Amino acid sequence: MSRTDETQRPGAVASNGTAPDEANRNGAGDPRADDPETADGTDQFTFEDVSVVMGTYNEEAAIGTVLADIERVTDGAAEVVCVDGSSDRTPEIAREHGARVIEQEPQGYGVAVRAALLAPDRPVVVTTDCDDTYPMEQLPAFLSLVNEGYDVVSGDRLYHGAEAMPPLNRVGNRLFAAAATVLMGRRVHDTTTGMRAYRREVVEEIEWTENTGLSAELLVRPVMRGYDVREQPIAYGERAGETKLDPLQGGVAIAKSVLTVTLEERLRAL
Ligand SMILES: Nc1nc2c(ncn2[C@@H]2O[C@H](COP(=O)(O)OP(=O)(O)OP(=O)(O)O)[C@@H](O)[C@H]2O)c(=O)[nH]1
Ligand SMILES: [Mg+2]
Repeated sequence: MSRTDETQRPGAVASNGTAPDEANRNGAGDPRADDPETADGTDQFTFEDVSVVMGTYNEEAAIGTVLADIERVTDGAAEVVCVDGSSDRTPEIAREHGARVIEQEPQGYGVAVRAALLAPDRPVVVTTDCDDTYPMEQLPAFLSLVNEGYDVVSGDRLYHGAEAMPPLNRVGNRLFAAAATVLMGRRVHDTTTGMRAYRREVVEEIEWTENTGLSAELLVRPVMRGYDVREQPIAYGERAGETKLDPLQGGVAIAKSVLTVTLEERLRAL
């Protein structure tokens, strides 16, 4: 789909108005043209069409709440996939909640999330962290935006201030967004958010290469390929349980990913 209406709100990325990358798109011009059937046979996705996916690594303090929230908000209709490397009770709790658990040795955020993204076959895939920081109450809004035709809906935590985010992370995240904005030539506000919705084609058509920097890559490549990407302001809560990311090492890895991926996409477009 190539939308020409510009972003409706601050904190949003909408279409750049240019032709999408046809070589990498199915059904450009009509978001439903080549889509798989929706579960209820209409042209609107419902939660029966949605998989919520996440990497989980020793998240027993949070996973019960996160999965109960998803169940409540989607009325139990969304499928949940956890790619898990835990040594605590996380996978048992996930299975108790009916989630599909894929076991994987811990190899970092991106290795887990890439496997989680590619595991389901439902037409809409939503990522989240399993740490109770992301508002599952926003799932209906994300799904509505996909139904409006957006290929990617990306949660913007910084729009509302992200008070619960450690100050160093907040500064870093603003810098990553500023760098990505300059390198892409398109304004983005939160490149490292963990909560996004994708039409499954986007996930499948792009080759994902980054690990710690996958969250940035998951925004940068779709934006630079002309997909319709929308940033949606979201609240951000305090983390339950221990962080799995070293802020300094992680920050360096993300900065490298932003640079590498924007450069690769520019070269690809030549
Ligand atoms: N399976 C698996 N999951 C991982 C791995 N590393 C991180 N995760 C999960 O990926 C998600 C993101 O990790 P977080 O520790 O929340 O990283 P962050 O969001 O950058 O940092 P926080 O400020 O602590 O939230 C969480 O659900 C983790 O459990 C890993 O090596 N394997
Ligand atoms: Mg997190």
